[in-house]
Amino acid sequence: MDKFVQRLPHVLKKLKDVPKLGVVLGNEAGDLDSVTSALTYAYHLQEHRDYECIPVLNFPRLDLPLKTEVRFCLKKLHLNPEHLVFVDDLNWVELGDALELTLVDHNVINKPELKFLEPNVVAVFDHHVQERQDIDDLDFQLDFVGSASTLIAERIFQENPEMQEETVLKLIRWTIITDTSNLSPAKKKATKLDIEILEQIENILAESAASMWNRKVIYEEIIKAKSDTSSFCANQLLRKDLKVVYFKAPEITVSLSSLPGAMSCSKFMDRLDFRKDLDDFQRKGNYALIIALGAGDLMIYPKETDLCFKVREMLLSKNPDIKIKVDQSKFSDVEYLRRSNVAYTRKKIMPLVKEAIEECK
Ligand SMILES: [Mn+2]
Repeated sequence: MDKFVQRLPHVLKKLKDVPKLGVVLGNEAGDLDSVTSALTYAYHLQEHRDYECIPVLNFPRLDLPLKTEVRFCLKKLHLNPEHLVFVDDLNWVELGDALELTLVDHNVINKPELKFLEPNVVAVFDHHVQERQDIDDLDFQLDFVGSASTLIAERIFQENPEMQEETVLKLIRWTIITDTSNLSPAKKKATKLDIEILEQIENILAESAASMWNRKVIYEEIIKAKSDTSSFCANQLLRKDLKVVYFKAPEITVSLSSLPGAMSCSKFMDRLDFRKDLDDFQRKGNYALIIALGAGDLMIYPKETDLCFKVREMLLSKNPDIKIKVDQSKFSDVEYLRRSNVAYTRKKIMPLVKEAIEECK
């Protein structure tokens, strides 16, 4: 794996000349699951196909400092993140018919400027709600497992039962542990398949690896790295784990940020740079609505709009299980809500937001 990553900058330089190129693209949030899925599956493809295959991280190179847990894991494995390929490194138009695209940790191309690549999609591995309509001619794997990396590992083991590459196994193991909150029964994220794959990986590592961190230690280390945002400004906190939803006719862009670590929106709104950075963030992204999810709460900005009203109504009324209620806000133009069901992660809230905005148009 280290040689594969080291070689990427050279591959990037000669992309124009390759007759066929496999790209494995993660999602825009660029969390550990997306990066691991893209990296490990591209490595696997490269080993088993007769054309160039590369992972592409679906966020700008500039945002790399934001991905603290990704940097932590890569460093532990002696992989240089600077060697990776980012979405803004490629001239996508130039690739043309040579491109075979695999989407991991998402199932449709969200960015409007990359939509033209839809005909190049050949495979999907995802664990989010299905948004893709036509899947007939695709290698389409969608299952509500805790981690998309689980689906990648399942496929790798199917095609290569002898797989023993330590870096690949460790990355996937760490990601499954992270995404399932260390298989926490309370968080209800781990499925049978996540556990099976995790155990299969640990059986292989137990034989080959000199040492294997125990699950609890690695989980705590990664969470610590993920929440180490001490040097971040409010703008960076909104961008660290960001998903953007684009709507057409009329064109509306909505951002959905997950605040890192155990940061609540309430604490976030107390920051001195909150106000200025929120406005900067809105202006640069041209967002009609900004939603941030914190530990135990969420905020919607700006408040007095149809969009905000619809989203709020959807979250309050759609499903009593979600346990969200309106609370006093520190700012008159920010809607503030408490939420007490930790199982309602962004993955589950996102479809409700989309439904609300579709209704609004
Ligand atoms: Mn994921």
